[in-house]
Amino acid sequence: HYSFFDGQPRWPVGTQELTYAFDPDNALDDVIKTVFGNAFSRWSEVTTISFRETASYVAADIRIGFYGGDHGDGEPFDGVLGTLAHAFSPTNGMFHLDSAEDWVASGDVTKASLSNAVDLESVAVHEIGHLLGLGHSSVEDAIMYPTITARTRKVELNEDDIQGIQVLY
Ligand code: TQI
Ligand code: ZN
Ligand code: ZN
Repeated sequence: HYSFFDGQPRWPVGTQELTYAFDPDNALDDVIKTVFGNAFSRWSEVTTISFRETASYVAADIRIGFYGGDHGDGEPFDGVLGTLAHAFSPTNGMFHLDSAEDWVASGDVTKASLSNAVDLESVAVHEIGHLLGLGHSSVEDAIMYPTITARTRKVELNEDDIQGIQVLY
């Protein structure tokens, strides 16, 4: 079953659009940006919120970046596997990914040659759930279930994810 953060924080009532931006220091290619766009679409399809990329990193509601090790927020990344990414509850908007992972942004992660390949869209859909206010779910097929194995792709929202997010939005 789905859960929320303590106090059920959410983006303000009436929020129709949230903007997102990529850390300009990361210089991400369009393939990677498209993956994030697709991940946001999964949630906009089942809520009244839409997502729009903006060039202004400082002004964006959701700020996305790839960082290695200690990156200044007290939650250092740990190298290959372990923690892959973290995102904070509304309305913080920080969405960080561990640059040490072998991220797969295109092609089939289940066929990836690297045994520790991680599917970027799968992780992005999960972290966006956190950014919107969902905690973890006990339903194994849910996007918000707290375990994913390497070389797995899971990007389709489960009925449980949809029910949870529709309580909030
Ligand atoms: N990152 C954890 C996660 O997103 C960080 C975390 C732990 C967390 N507890 C939290 C974030 C509570 C918000 C609220 O769950 S992770 C998965 C999953 C991770 C894990 O790198 O371990 C995914 C990132 F669920 F599959 F295990 C993405 Cl999809
Ligand atoms: Zn961080
Ligand atoms: Zn999580």
